[in-house]
Order: sequence, then structure tokens, then C-alpha cells
Amino acid sequence: MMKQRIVFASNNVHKLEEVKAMLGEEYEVLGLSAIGCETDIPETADTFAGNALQKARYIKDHYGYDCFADDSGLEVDALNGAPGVYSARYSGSGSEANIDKLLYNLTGKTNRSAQFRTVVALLIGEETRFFEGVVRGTIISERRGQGGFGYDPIFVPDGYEGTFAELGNEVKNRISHRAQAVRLLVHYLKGREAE
Ligand code: ITT
Repeated sequence: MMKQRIVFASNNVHKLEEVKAMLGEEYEVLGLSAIGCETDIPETADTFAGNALQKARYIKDHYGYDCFADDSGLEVDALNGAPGVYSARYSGSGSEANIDKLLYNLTGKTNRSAQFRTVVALLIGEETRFFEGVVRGTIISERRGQGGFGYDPIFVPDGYEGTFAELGNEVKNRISHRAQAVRLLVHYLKGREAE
């Protein structure tokens, strides 16, 4: 059987790799470069759902494809949920500086609990659907591990000893916020195909 194609509206190569690893058996996942889109799609909403929908809508409107987008970030309890939707732009200077800024802002704070959250927005046919995933954990005070991306080296998911960067793709792609949302997405797509 031909694999069904689905466009993932993301310029983040790490996210694309993760989503391909999660969906690749059954779907051909096309990232933005694969459809010839090099645009940094505007994200001006102040919620994950709003930004995810904005990205998916942009691709549907400009390219016509059914597609899904992921908007995600790290919500730190002691910082009232920051950096949240601003996770990618927290420092204005990329992932390493984002981690430095976060650790600095947590200096002296005893509550280190946090969560990664993602909202996936799917536009398919005339339908719009959202799928969410959350993973709770702890922010440690020094980086550990080489895998993953973004804040992974300082995030230890609950129930594990290692950071997302130490646990490796196989574990991360099973338990992460993104894994949970993508599982719900697949469940929905399968139900739809069966109709
Ligand atoms: P696209 O919008 O093109 O998908 P992006 O990197 O700009 O790519 P977001 O706006 O959703 O994506 O920002 C998500 C940021 O949150 C990301 O850059 C990381 O800093 C952080 N983040 C999200 N998921 C993460 C994960 O699994 N591990 C580590 N950091 C993550």
C-alpha cells in the first residue's frame, strides 16, 4: 500500500526528525523544505494552539496541502509558565543562550518543576483539529547529554534519571509531549481513514 503523504509545517529539523521517527512507518512526512517553502512563518499568537493553527493555516492557504503544525515550549512553574510560547525566542540568541537565561532566572529557586507542552494543529479537508501533549519534569542546574535539541540537556522527565538529551531518541520519542500529541493525531487520522 502507498504511504499516505502528510505535510508537517515546521522549519525545525529536530522536530521534523522526531515526527518522522514517530510516523514514518505509515506516513510519508514532508517538511517545509520538501514542499519548497523556506519562509519563517509568522507566529504572533500568545497561545500554543493559536501559533500552531497560524503555521498550519499559512501552508494550507499558500500551498493547498492538508497539513499539521506543532507549537511547543517549556513551562517552568517557578517562572509562572515562562518561557512558554516564547521558548524559541527566550534570549533572542538561540538555544544555548536560552538555556543560560533560564538557569540564571532559576538561580536560588528551590521549585525546579516544569513541563514541556505541545499543541498540534491539523487542517485536513474542511476540518481543524488540535492535539495536545504534556510531559512533567525537573530543570537541573547544569547541562547533561548530547541528544535532542533546545532545552533537552536540562530537562529530566518524571520517572527517569537522565535528561531528554541523555535518554536518547528512542525513549524521548516514546514519552515526550510531542510523542503524546502525535499519537492522538495518528489515532484521529486512522479513525478518519476508516470512515
Ligand atoms: P517551527 O515553528 O518551525 O516548528 P520552532 O523551533 O520555532 O520551529 P516553536 O515556535 O514551537 O518551534 O518553538 C519551540 C521551542 O520550544 C523550541 O525552539 C525549543 O526551544 C523548545 N522546545 C520545544 N520542544 C522541545 C523539545 O522536545 N525539546 C527541547 N526543547 C523543546
